[in-house]
Amino acid sequence: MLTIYSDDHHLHHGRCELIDGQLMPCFEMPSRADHILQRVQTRELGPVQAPQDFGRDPILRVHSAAYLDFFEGAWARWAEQGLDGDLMPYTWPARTLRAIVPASLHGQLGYYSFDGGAPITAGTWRAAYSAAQVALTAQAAIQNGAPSAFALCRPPGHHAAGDLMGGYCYLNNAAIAAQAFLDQGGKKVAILDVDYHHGNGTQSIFYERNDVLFTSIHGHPEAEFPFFLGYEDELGEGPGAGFNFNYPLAAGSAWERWSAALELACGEIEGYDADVLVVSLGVDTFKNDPISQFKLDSPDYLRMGERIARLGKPTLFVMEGGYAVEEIGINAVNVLEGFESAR
Ligand code: Q9C
Ligand code: ZN
Repeated sequence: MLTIYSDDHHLHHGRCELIDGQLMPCFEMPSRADHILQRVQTRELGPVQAPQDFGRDPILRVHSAAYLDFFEGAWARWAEQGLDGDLMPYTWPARTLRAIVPASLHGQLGYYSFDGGAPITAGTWRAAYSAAQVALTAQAAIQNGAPSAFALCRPPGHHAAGDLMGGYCYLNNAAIAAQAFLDQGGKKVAILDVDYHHGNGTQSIFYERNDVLFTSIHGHPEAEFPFFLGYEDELGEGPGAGFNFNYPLAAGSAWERWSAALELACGEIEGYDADVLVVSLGVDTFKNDPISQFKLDSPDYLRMGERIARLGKPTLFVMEGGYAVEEIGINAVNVLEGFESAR
């Protein structure tokens, strides 16, 4: 399987995040992608190529121009004030406040984010822009006939909505790639989000559309981030009604329960008859993940890849979460190897 990867991800390295009342070093760190790349190479998964640059236009199909302009320019405005700590929001237009765009940098940062988990550093825009190009380059490979491809994206994307960053995510790589398939003649795209966290950004982007089927298996939002989306009764709206399926699972879920949900998601995907499948590939479902509560073991990821292969679709894997850094390469590449073995 072809892997698309860019070293530019190193340009993004947030300093800290708030966990249990403490500022901790960011779990979403550059070594994550380095370990995955290493495993791709030692397992000889296939060629590794650098991304092409498709520019801003395909990103603008998913994200608003105002959001992109804000994100691209935010660091310069921060640095102009003589500041060099990570730029992080501390107030949001929650209920009773107005959803307006204030002039202030921090006001705008609150407007364009939904949590404090997406710090902007000097290189964040460039890293996120590159990650989107990684996804688009892998998408182009499939568009040109490859049966599958792996977009080794970092930072991840599935929490990012049309004009919101959050949950370590800035640009929604999977959604940008899905939209590119449609813009290049595709009629139907299915998305399977296997990250431990609900893909709230992806769901929201396609919620009122029937040309993208969104399915997601994740920690129950009653108990788990992002808390405010990802429930079973979210089935899509308007033309999108019946094209959104969430499978929230309890903490402690292991392969037996997880794979039963995967069967249900695959059933929906089979019924949808998509041209292409995009997998939001998070491996924070792993038993040793430091911020997650599922109990998948490394061999389970082989089974996951095998089941996905049996859908028989051209398949784009887009890297999302996974924070057990030592094992992240093994687990992510196991999905891809399982997929290859079952084709
Ligand atoms: N600060 C992805 O896996 N956790 N994002 C917050 C308290 C946020 C995970 C914990 C988790 C975001 C792509
Ligand atoms: Zn996650």
